[in-house]
Amino acid sequence: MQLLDGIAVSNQIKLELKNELIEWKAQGGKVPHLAAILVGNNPASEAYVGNKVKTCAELGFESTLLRFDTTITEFELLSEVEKLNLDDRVDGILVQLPLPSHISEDAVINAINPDKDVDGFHPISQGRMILGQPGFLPATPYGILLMLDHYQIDITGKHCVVVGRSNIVGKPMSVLLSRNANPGNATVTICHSKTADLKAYTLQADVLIAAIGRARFITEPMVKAGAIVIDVGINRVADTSKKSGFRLVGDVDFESVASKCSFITPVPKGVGPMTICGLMRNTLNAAKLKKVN
Ligand code: BQF
Repeated sequence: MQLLDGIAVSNQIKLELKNELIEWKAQGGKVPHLAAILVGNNPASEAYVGNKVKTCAELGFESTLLRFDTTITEFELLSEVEKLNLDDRVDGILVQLPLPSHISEDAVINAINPDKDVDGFHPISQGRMILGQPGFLPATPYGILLMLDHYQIDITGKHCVVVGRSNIVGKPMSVLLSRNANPGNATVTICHSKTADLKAYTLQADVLIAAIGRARFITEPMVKAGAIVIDVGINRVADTSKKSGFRLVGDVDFESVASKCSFITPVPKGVGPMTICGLMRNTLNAAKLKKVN
């Protein structure tokens, strides 16, 4: 069993991004600027946005964090997005999800200028992805592709089983794994909460992508010997031995599954750091592709 090390791979990609930025600036290019919107103070969301702002600083990108109280209306939030759309100093816009239930996530995502959609969640970005046109890929599936590519894991002709069908992970992941590209050319099965006899599918997986959002849901009897297991889950479980009072576990029961795999991503330090890399790659691309007047 080999660990797919999200820290090592993300460090290498961040170095590549730094060097690319030096070159871009030498050509007279402008420093990329990411604007992030955070509504409320959910501790997990705070941590995720913090990771993004910190990584921008590490890479020499500019970032702006706009914080709003949970009482902000959908109309007000849409007007904040519109301000960022019109702000020439801003290359990339992200709205940290989830949003409070009185705000439509779809409405907010749809309001982002697709040229600045560095999360790749806008219907235009997802449409381009499905059609194989250039555009921003959703950060987590993109990060997973970067990870497979780094380890030279060839998924051509392999059976990838994606468990989970969210718009931000499962759905785009299934498209990217099956497209005629590299990495790609896999045969893909999508499973979800209503799948009957889930184990019958996961046992057929050469590559198992777990994006369910339930702690340690995938257990040893559900995994084929020698499988490649990609764990997208980031679940907080109580742990009194930690000063935070919790620790992170994946959607895969790592302890029982790991020894059975050829490759597996740990949680933390697996897919999570790769998600940040996907976002940073998109942000540099957004700056480079910006139309100059
Ligand atoms: C790590 C996310 C669910 C819902 C909304 C590194 C991150 C997490 C873990 C991170 C995530 C998860 C993000 C680790 C961003 C990934 O070392 O294991 C980084 O910051 N993520 C998000 O922005 O929104 C989410 C998960």
